[in-house]
Amino acid sequence: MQWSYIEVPLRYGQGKDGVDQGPSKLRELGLEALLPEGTAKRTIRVLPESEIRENEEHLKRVDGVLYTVNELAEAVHEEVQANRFPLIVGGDHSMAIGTLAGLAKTGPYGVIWVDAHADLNTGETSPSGNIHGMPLAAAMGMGDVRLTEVGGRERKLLPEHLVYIGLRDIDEGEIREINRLGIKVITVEEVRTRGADVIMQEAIAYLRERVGRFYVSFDMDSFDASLVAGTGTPVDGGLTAAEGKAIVAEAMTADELIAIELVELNPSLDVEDKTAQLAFALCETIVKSKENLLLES
Ligand code: 6HN
Ligand code: MN
Ligand code: MN
Ligand code: MN
Repeated sequence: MQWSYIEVPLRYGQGKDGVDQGPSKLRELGLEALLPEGTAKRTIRVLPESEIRENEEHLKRVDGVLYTVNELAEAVHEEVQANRFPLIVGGDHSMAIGTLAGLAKTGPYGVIWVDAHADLNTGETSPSGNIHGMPLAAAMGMGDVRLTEVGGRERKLLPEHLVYIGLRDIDEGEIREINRLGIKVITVEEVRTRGADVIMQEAIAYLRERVGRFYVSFDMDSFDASLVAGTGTPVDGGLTAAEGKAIVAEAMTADELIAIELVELNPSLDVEDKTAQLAFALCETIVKSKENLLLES
């Protein structure tokens, strides 16, 4: 399988400077050398600050987000269609609106969303107005039409095709929706007591039964706050480094995995590049796991 590496230097989905520099920081640490030979590389365009005029209170910098997620949707669609495996690095989590829409164009799929947050707000329920807290709502057809219609009118994802891992900072409106829609949630506690490999096998089996193919979206704030100074919304009580690596390693062993995404590394907030190094180590795990798989098969 050929790889595709997609950089998304987007920051307009939230309010802190620096998250746009996630991809360049990973390059600085040597990511390019890590990528298998023949990897197709793309960088998704982002509007310059000077063009960000609109600042709606409930959907902040929506024009800036829309521009990039539309471009990303197209890129993801093209890469998967060409039978390549995309590793997508951000950038804030609003970019996933593009990933989810691009994948939907290639057929039904499931999602494993590894995050402290549910990212299931709409403009109405969001406490912040930041679009990085809204990608899953948008993909499931909830919220502002400008977000739900990225990549077409149809719903991009069904609630029964979603598994959350690591949630621990959920807004009221999100809790209501998770319960109403019956979305599967795996807590940090469950990862710790039952093992990352076991819960991943379960999550993959759950999606295999319901849909088949799936992608993983990994938010750096799924890690414990003590490990990730370099992310915009750190939360206590999160995953250990070993647990995070085991989650992605386990995902990589599944034939049904079609893409993987790593978001919310903010090098400006980081301390001694620790979060960046953790993100780099995850990329290493991702690439090495698939290499091994290729050697085995
Ligand atoms: N992320 N639930 C909060 C909000 O503002 O909607 C935090 C969202 C964080 C989003 O980490 O990708
Ligand atoms: Mn997130
Ligand atoms: Mn998060
Ligand atoms: Mn189904």
